[in-house]
Amino acid sequence: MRIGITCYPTYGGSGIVATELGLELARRGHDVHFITYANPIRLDTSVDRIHYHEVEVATYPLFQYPPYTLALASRMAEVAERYALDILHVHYAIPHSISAYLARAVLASRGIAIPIATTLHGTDITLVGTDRSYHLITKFAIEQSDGITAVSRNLSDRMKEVFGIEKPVRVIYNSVNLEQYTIRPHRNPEPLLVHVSNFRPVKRIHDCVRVLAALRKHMPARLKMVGDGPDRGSAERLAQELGVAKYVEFPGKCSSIARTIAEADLLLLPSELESFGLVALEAMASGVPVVATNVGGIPEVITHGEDGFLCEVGDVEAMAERAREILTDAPLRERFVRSGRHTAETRFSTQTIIPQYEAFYEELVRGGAHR
Ligand code: GMT
Repeated sequence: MRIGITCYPTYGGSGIVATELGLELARRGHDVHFITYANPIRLDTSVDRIHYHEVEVATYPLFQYPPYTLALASRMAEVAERYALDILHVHYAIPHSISAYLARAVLASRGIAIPIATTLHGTDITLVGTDRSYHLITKFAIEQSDGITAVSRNLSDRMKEVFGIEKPVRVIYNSVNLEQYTIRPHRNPEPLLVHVSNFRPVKRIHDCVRVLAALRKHMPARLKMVGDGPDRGSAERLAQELGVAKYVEFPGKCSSIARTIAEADLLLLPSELESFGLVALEAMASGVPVVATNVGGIPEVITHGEDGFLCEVGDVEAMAERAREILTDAPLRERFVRSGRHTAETRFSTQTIIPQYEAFYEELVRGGAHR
């Protein structure tokens, strides 16, 4: 097939999922056309069958806000026509689904029919989509998509609640390429906790610092906070206030997540909300036990007490205690390492998940699914 993919090219789960999906589809013989405003961070454009089309957003003194949604729609239509795409698949509803809707209308006016698929990732529904300024248009865009997927059952349910949409939603979980994630045989002499995110308020990164401070009352440990975003400065200040600054490292964004995660003895994910928690899956694939919050789609990924521990949002004492258990109880830790990897292999490998997208595309192209 010839597949157009649009996503945010920046540091974030939805862009990573879209990029890995495109790369895997290309390996499986499909032609994949990325239509984005910059090269997605994990995209290797030298791979066969991967094509990249940049969206240029022209500015003009009249525009206080350059109309990215329109530039994207125009580029989608142009690429779809030129390369005879079979389907346009957008990741993150806002504003990508609206651009796809416009592109489909433009193409229809030129006698070309193309289905559009939207994958919902999380905050497009739970945070941005609930904001009054985007609510109606997001609902409309989702209703107009020919096919909708969500990255967890929880997100699919939330979408129906938030928008009152009764259209079927296909749950297709995020996946992990197991060849890129391996279990490191040795542990660090001083345990290393790792957190990876975009440091937005929803990630509750201050809780990571608090967990480290609570844990250090019982045992030595260090924390690596990988990523960047609005809460970085205040988290650094909190580490100073709690007297743990010299044990917390903020290395910024990192290009090799697989290597960074593999170095960890434990991954912390204390989010307020998480539709899936891709980094938790990457940690499980690397045999790194996870302490996360029991929210959103996380319990669909991590089974509490088998692959890791789930705690209530904000309960840093419980998270620190669970971290201590994992770091001090070798048989428990070993069980989590094996079970996490096994879960990644059996439920979330690219071999399991990518064919589900292929089947979904086939249905849409044949005019089935929800049209
Ligand atoms: O985390 C965000 O704010 C945005 C979004 C993204 O683009 O990274 O993350 C969402 O999509 C990921 C990939 O499907 C999921 O693993 C994350 O759980 C989800 N984030 C939230 O629901 C907060």
